[in-house]
Amino acid sequence: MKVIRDRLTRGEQADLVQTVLGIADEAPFYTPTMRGGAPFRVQITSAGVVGWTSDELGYRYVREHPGTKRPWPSIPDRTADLATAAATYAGFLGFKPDTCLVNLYRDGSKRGLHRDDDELDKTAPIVSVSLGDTCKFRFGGASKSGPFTDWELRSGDIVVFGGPSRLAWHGVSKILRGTSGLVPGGGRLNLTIRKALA
Ligand code: MD6
Ligand code: FE
Repeated sequence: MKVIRDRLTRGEQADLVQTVLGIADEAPFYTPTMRGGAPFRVQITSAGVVGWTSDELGYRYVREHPGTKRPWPSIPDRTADLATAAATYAGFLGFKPDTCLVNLYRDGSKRGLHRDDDELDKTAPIVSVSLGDTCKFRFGGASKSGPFTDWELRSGDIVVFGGPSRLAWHGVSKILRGTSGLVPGGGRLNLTIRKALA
């Protein structure tokens, strides 16, 4: 995993928040559930050919927003280009994303330890952009029980997961409330830009 600090200026961050709000106009944020019905503590939406979701059928990529039943909006060109540039910087050439998952963390939201293994093409990296409040990001390895390193991810930071770290365990253990006023209504936005299809 590679952390690229301060990759976006404050102006670029504000533009990207507007881009996300545009995506959410077409594909509203919703609260996914675990297979057993327990709600996630983050709200999500997506852009792209497919979007990641979770419900009683489990984790998967779907072609339509579960609420509106409409196709996801396409990934804005500038967002895809940003991800391709970050991947290239981290040493992954030719990254062509087909989905962008957006996580919205309000007060007290977290994201439990998980591995992203629902993508068919695991040779492609995942590019993650942080906006708004700072979070504590826990990064591990092949074992869910650690060891871990804890990172503070701040607005404008970009993380690239690829190669040996592509399937590493990770999660968001805490949002540091009020550390940024960037997101309307408060909290943190995270974009993970991926290649889900083969
Ligand atoms: C987040 N990020 O930062 C959650 N997954 O809100 C992730 O779960 C993640 O940052 C795969 C690759 C990079 C990530
Ligand atoms: Fe993840």
